Amino acid sequence: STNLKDVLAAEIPEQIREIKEFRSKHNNTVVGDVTVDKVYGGMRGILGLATETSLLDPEEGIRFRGLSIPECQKMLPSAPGGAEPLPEGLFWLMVTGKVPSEAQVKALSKGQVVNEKMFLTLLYVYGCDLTCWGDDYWSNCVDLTGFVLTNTSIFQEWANRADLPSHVVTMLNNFPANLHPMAQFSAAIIACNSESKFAKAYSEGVKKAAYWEYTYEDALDLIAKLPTIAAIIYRNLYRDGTSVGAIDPNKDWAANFVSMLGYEDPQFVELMRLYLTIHTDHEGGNVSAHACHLVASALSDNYLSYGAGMCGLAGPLHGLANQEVLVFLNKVMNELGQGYTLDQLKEFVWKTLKSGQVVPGYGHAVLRKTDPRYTCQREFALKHLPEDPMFKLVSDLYKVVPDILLELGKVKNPWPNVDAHSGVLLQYYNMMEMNYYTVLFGVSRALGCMASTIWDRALGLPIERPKSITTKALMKKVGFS
Ligand code: NMX
Ligand code: MLT
Repeated sequence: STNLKDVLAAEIPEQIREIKEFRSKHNNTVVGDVTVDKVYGGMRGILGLATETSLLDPEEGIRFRGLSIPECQKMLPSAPGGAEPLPEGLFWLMVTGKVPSEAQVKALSKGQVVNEKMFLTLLYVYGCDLTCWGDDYWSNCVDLTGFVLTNTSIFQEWANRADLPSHVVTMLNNFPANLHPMAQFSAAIIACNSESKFAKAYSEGVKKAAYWEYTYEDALDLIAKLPTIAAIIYRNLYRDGTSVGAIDPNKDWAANFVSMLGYEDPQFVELMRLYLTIHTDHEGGNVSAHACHLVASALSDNYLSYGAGMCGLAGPLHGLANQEVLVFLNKVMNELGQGYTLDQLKEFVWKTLKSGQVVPGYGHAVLRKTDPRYTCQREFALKHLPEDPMFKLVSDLYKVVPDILLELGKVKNPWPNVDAHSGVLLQYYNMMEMNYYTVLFGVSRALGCMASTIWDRALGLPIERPKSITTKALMKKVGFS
């Protein structure tokens, strides 16, 4: 089937059965320990969450449902004429655990008929000739029948769910220009709560076994709406409030997003396909995914929970680091100019550290090697912008920063993470507004968080409530006096 919901529905009973059997045998098996250090250390290293969509290996980096980034680049469908994977494909993979076909990915971004009877009636009423449309029958139906395109009871996928309620558009248009794009983004997502199908169904007393179905609908709606929200913020802040235009159902999710932002370069579209793919998910413990999961565990709907996740992504130690990296790179360029030497770079990095600041884009709570998301962006740069002076600076920092962080002695991972690279690629394609970069990260992260939230509901996971303790009680517990 090309209908993601049908494919997912078929997967759920088997997954529930497997976990039930596993837990019946191993519920009391110990899988880790908790030390005093971990209690004070941001729960680092405590195994406390089951997240199905991806797994982070400290040495190797992220695998989405078992596939590394290079494997995803090879195996996931790309756009016609393109080389980078389509984010829709990764979403399908994260939801189902299976690599999608091109038809499945196309159906996800473009839409497909989910109410055939109603559709055929409309075609009859509008006098369309069904016999002349050839093999790509349903796609042609989508192209030709403008009226039904907007009818969400017939077409249910991303291109058809992108409209925002008018109160959200009004709210976005009224935000002052000094409100950070991430604050605008989070607020707008939360305000879409008025559209939640889960919240409505819950208030009407829907059974627990059906929660996932409404959460699925909200997840797809939210993913579809995010580029519209993000593009309105961008246009309001940096393009005099010009219109984002209409969604083109013939374009994929990333291509539509890029044109809503006001860009046309096909290479930038390719970059965004890669960008929106690699930022999707980083297992369950990172701040944005964990915040989303935590809030969703109270049965808050997808808009409330993802909005919470985005408030976390907005922090400088998490997603905002990509903005901070660009600020840092610009400071280097302004102070040293393009003719810097490596010694001058080292001195600049030391100066940053001695002033009490972190080197943005370096270090990680789990990774202990260069982030493969950094590496694949570097490969993109080597292919498309090898002579760019900002890319050269990023490469030169890669030569000097790790040794300095090692010398500092306390940093557990001296290698670059995803944020060390993304900004220079965006700048190369003339997206200069660094305050905005984390919004792009936020559009992408929804794919992982929404895939996980659907599974949280399908598996009936309970409200999350770890135990905390006072220092006095902890001291007593371990016999410290
Ligand atoms: N520059 C300077 N100091 C650092 C750095 C860095 N890049 N990374 C870690 N440290 C320090 C850290 O502040 C801590 O110092 P103190 O004990 O004085 O508080 C010490 O090294 C030990 O920290 P770690 O255990 O290595 O790192 P932790 O797991 O606590 O934090 C990060 C991970 C990512 C928050 C940290 O490496 C960092 O602040 N990096 C810079 C910001 C950044 O790039 N964030 C993006 C992460 C990726 N993302 O997209 O979310
Ligand atoms: C992420 O992508 O969420 C970051 O690398 C942070 C993390 O994994 O903790």
